[in-house]
Amino acid sequence: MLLTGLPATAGPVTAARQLSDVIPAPAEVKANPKADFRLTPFTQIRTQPHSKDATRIGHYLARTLRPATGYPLPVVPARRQHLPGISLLLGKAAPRTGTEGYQLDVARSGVTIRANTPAGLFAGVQTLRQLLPADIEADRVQRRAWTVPGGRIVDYPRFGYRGAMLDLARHFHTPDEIKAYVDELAQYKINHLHLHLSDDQGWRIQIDSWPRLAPEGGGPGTGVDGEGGGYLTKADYTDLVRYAAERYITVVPEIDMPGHTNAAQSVYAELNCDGVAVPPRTDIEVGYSSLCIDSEITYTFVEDVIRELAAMTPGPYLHIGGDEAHATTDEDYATFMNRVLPLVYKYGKRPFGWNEVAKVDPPASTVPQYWGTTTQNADVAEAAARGSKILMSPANKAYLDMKYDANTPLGLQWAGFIEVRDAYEWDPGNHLDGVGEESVLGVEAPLWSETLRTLDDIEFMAFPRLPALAELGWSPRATHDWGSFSQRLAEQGPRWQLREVNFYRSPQIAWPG
Ligand code: NGO
Repeated sequence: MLLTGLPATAGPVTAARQLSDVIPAPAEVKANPKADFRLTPFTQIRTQPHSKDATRIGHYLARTLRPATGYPLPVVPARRQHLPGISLLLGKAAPRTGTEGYQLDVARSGVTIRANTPAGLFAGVQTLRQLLPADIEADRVQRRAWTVPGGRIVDYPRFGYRGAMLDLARHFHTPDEIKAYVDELAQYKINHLHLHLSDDQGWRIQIDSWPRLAPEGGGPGTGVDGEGGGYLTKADYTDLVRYAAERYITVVPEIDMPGHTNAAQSVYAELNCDGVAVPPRTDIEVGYSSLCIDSEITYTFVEDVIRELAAMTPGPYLHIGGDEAHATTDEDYATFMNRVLPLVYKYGKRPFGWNEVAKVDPPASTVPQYWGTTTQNADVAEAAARGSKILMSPANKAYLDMKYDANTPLGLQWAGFIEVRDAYEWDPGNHLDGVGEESVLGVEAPLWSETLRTLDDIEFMAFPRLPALAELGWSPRATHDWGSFSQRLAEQGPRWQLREVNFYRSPQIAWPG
């Protein structure tokens, strides 16, 4: 692109953005090349008067754009008479934008984002951010033109639930690491963060009525290879929930049971049928542990945990795991779930479970999370037929902990290798027999931590596959196109570099430079 009128010292020139150069792909795009908008030192960010949410989102946008532009970008209430600027307005958006969508108009005189809700406004801000040149992600002033391509986007999600899961049990990840991940998730319009808070190797959330659970079950030496110690205090958790909520992300906590419970059973002897505490485990075997199904103390424990977790979780969902309970008989599994599912409802939450939960014919409002590797599962199909919504996380497509290929240093490979294209080329609304579009709650990308230690590790496995899954969750089926996606993805590379986000340079993508 020729940048006329700029000094010779202008920064690196990247290709001009097109209005459709966004991940996830917007639902409706109408470009108008004559209507490009240019950010200037005089641009104001004008927000819906008297709206705290709009003001907060305005400041978020200003904080995002100031470092690279060096412009002051004051955030002021929107008034009738004004200079060119970016307006963030609530109300009067096209009805089809719903509760999470937005409408973005780019004209020479300004950018206007309208949405019916703050969540929609925030989504529109993420789109605007991606429409600016990649240099906008720099943490120092870049001397260059800041052009937003002209036209109109009307955008809204295909599925209401777009999630990512972090496993804190196998290796604890600190609140700061989780927040850094949340910041990235928000940019791709992910709206749920599922935290896997307990497993055989660790218990990662403070529970007051069982006070030794977290300090001992999540203490030093817990985790895979004894290297993943740590836990969230209630204050940490509450702060994380707030941080995520400010980015329109709802936290979904998971306590895995009746299997994957060795950590709890190693701390409290009474959770074992023989009354003897099991030794802590740091290996990655699965399917050997089970709470004691016939003992009343088990249900006291489970109810205490659910009650405390529900009380600190404003979101509507609570995940009770239920996967790989190989040490529990089918009969015991049903007994357990039939007592525990009502407890989740008792404390005002809607249960999620890994797809095994579908075996017990749970109420239709329980959400089975499909993690299988085939396109058939009779129990899940029956649940869908009874009216359940299914969350789609097929392990051979959506598991971010699978290796990209045989050379990937991190990750597992039990569900196969997952290159970027594999993560992208499937249709959540038509993947599982008997589970059609209308039965799908959404898509979630789980990231299990057996092999992960650092934030760098998390990022390397998540990027660039997470944006592929985000697009499957948000964008209409009609926009699905690998050629287009892979080009748009390539352009994310320089942004990650500037934000110091680690990522896998997949040979399937023509990364610039
Ligand atoms: C499985 C298993 C987890 C592992 C993960 C590793 C589910 C739902 N249970 O997924 O315990 O960590 O695979 O990929």
